[in-house]
Amino acid sequence: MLGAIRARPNFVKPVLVRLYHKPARNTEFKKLTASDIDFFKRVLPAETILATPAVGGTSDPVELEGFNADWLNKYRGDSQLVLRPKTTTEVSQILKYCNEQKIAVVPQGGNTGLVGGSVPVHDEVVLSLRNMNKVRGFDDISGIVTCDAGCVLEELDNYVADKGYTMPLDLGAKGSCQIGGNVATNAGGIRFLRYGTLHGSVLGLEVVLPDGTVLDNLNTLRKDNTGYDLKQLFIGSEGSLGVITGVSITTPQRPSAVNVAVLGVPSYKAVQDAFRLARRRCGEVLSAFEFWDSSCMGAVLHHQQLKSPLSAEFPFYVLVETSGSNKDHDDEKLGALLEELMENGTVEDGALAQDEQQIRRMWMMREGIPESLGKTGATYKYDISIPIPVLYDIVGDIANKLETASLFKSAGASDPVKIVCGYGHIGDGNLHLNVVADKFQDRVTEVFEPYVYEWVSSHRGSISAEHGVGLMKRDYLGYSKPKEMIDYMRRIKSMFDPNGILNPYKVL
Ligand code: FAD
Ligand code: 2HG
Ligand code: ZN
Repeated sequence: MLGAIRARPNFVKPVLVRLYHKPARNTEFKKLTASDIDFFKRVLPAETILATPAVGGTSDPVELEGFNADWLNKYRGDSQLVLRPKTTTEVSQILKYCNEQKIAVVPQGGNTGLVGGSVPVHDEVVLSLRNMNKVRGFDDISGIVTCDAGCVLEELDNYVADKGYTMPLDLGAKGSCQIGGNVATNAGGIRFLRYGTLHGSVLGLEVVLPDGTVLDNLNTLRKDNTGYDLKQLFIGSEGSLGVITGVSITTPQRPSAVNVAVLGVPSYKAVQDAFRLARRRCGEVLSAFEFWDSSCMGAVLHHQQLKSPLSAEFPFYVLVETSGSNKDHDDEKLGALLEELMENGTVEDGALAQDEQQIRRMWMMREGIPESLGKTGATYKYDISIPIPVLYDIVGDIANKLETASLFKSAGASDPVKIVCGYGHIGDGNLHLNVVADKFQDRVTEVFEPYVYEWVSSHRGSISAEHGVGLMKRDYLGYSKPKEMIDYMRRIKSMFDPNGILNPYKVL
């Protein structure tokens, strides 16, 4: 629901002591020369190339900064060449050449990824999809939109909104992230509860393979059982198998009645009780059920110039949204739910949005959390999925460990760790554990890595519920996937990308 987010939050840059474990550059990859730049100049319009003097170009290295650093300002590469093709044919020519020359490439969408997947590690060429941003077609009967991969999610949503439809996914980064990036990460977000995974709503993809082959599977068919469904492999492949250039996706009817309420809740158990009752009472119109704790609320109220709609502070907050086609019906259902929750003591206070502006503010309270924490300091992020009853336990556990190590709540303002908090998509069993410190540093990291991953593994959970693996978690994949499966992933990678040029050092 938030509008365009800033490319990167405008907070004081944390001092990065040890950014992350940077794998050594693969010496098999060619270093760019002026003749490579000449080739790209022959196949691409001049204004789509950014090349620094280091590789024979004339662009100011400052212009490449935004492509080299991620949203968190945690991962940083050193690319000297950014290519922004406008057509699938151009993407194909670029990849074919890079594959032949063994030049490493990192596909980049809106660069809002949170696991270091979208930026180069060393000097990989950045292949930005931002110039591929046209809607290719819309079927008004089925609600299927077909578009270039570089279309920004919010712009696509506005496009389909005019026709009475809505995109089946929504996330705080929607003003910047691209549909191709969403597909490449299999993004979840706040509508997952209602519309499910992109593995279901994406109907077709156009993908360029590392050798330049264009896989044209841009179907708009809901049903197609003609053998292996190859497109599924690219959904969530994080730019490691091919570059997505086109997407067709089914869009649901835009709900004409939307209600949003924010609730103050006394315990994590009460959050779960409220969710169970919300599903029972509002099942078919329930479209989001999000939660956050008091530490998140403190940060968001401080940084987003928002006032809590509730009368007091609470240990937990819940945002519940209903979306349907009959306002009276939904009002009645949500009203009855809220009454029951208040009467039985599950919820201690609640506020129901009265207009569009209040709806936006309530969503801002939830969606503004990542940016607000980023403004507070260097944010460590863990995006985990485990059974709901024990989901929040990890937050207290990590806070205790940091306290025991005298890093948190020991010496007051000089503690390196400022905030330990949890929030997320409770309905999907997905918690975002965030730890905010004055800077990224080993003595803090060591307290929770690999502890968090071991903890998740012991509950048979996922170490990456929705953000992907990227560079951040590639060494920890074994905590969520058996060795045999990782071996098959490697085989698939080498089948599509035998030279390993596409998004190297990531995922595997
Ligand atoms: P990028 O960040 O540019 O790239 C992400 C990965 O996809 C990289 O590995 C990149 O190489 C690859 N890639 C990008 N485009 C292509 C392409 N066309 N072809 C092949 N590979 C490609 N994520 C969620 O799942 N749920 C959320 O609720 C959510 N909320 C967020 C809120 C904020 C404020 C922020 C900053 C991020 C949030 N994210 C969330 C993470 C991020 O926005 C998503 O992962 C998003 O889908 C990334 O899209 P992007 O276009 O920015 O991709
Ligand atoms: C969200 O749900 C995003 O707000 C971001 O997935 C979570 O920053 C995070 O940890
Ligand atoms: Zn999320």
